[in-house]
Amino acid sequence: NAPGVFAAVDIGASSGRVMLGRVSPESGVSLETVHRFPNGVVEIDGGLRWNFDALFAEVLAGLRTAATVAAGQGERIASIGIDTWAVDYGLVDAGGNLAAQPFSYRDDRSRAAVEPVHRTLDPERLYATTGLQFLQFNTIYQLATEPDLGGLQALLIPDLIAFLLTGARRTEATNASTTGLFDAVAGEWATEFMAALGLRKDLFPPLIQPGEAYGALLPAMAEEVGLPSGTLVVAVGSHDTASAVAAVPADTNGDGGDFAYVSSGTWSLVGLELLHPVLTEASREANFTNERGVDGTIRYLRNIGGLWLLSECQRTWASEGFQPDLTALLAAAAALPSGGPQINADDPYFIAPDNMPERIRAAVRRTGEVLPNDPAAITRCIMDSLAAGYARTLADAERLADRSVGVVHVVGGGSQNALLCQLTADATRRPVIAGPVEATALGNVLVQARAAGAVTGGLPELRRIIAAGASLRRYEPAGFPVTASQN
Ligand code: ADP
Ligand code: LRH
Repeated sequence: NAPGVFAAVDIGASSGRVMLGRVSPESGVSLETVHRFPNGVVEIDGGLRWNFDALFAEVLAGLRTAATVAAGQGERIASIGIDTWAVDYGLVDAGGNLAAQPFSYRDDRSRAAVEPVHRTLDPERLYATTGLQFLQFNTIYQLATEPDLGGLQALLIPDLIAFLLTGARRTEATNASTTGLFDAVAGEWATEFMAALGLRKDLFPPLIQPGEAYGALLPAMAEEVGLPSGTLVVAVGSHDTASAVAAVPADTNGDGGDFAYVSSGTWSLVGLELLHPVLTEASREANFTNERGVDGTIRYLRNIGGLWLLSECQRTWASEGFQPDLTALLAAAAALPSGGPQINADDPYFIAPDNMPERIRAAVRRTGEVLPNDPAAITRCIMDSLAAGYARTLADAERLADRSVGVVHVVGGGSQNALLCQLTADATRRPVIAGPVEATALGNVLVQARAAGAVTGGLPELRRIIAAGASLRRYEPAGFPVTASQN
């Protein structure tokens, strides 16, 4: 009675994939990508939104392919897990219909809602309970822009997908912790904040924890994707960063704070894993978040800007007829001398999608320096700025949480960026261990595997399984990326 294979649906801001994960406690997790599709914000009905209907169609297409691939190999899909980016939500009516395509956190509408929300709930009070980093697009501010929530329920994006697949309305806890309406200590909804803002306390459905099942596929969905109708959709760390952190291949005893991570993709999430939130005023001033991780851990981190800066530059350059290969672009950037101009990668000025090269050059001009209009120089500026931001954030995390770490793990798409990894090692003066690229999908699969009884243990044991199967690269500080070690 083999436990079977696990289907992971992982949708990031720049791309999505459906993967099959095969798990062995000894040799690790192997992932097979069965479907991949691009993602990005789109202008719909006068706002920046996600084309959710198209994404859901890709999810179904991916699950259909997964079913075919598994059946072809005589395997059974034991369950499906879903993760996506955080904070955004869809509104559904009593009949379960989506009222509109969900807004993206990049839409500017929430900025104007910050002040009115803070007039009702001041930032000190919000932080003391939620421990959430202030970002103008946190769900709490987005909700304040909604003209009429009557009769509607809010489902975070992974929960919305799970709802359409199973009919179950739940809110997965790691993602709930990014809303600004979640109590970081109690691990429950902060209903007093909902009441203060005039939001119904059942605006979001009840919480579900990673490892619990939303339910089985609805018969129509099962038929649509070619899977048995008993196939379970299991909650994972549905916040992609929670799944990624769960799969950091760190050698840890699970007591918290003994390694640092950078989840490097569209955004950079830089921090520590702790067992208790840090809700001090100093932590608020440094704008650190205490989001929930798998197994009730705290992701004590800061979201600083990420590779969005580069992908947006690439988009602008492509529209101007210049489409350099990413590897060549990074090599040209690496050949430039260090010590060039830097920007604050974290500046909200960079949130919106519009002529990024020029905005970066303008930000440099404001510091009194000059950045040439040259893709290699702009790329180098982004990498120097991100690495410096990672080092500053790590130092802050260590100070605020009173911890000291010896190693920095970089996971996600950015772990393939050798220039960024080396600059990070240099700036943090710590060895960097890069990989896995697909940490998020790996974390998604492992939480499902544990729920199915295919593996056992807490996060330290799960991380050992990841490390057993991962091919990692180590970068020493102030050197060259020469030690490619299979681990
Ligand atoms: P998200 O989950 O936010 O969509 P990913 O973790 O998939 O993001 O990371 C995407 C980023 O990874 C890209 O923007 C790109 O900069 C980087 N990346 C992807 N492939 C490579 C590569 N081969 N070399 C260097 N960087 C890469
Ligand atoms: C990364 C991420 C991050 C959030 C942002 C909105 O994909 O989930 O953790 O801060 O998107």
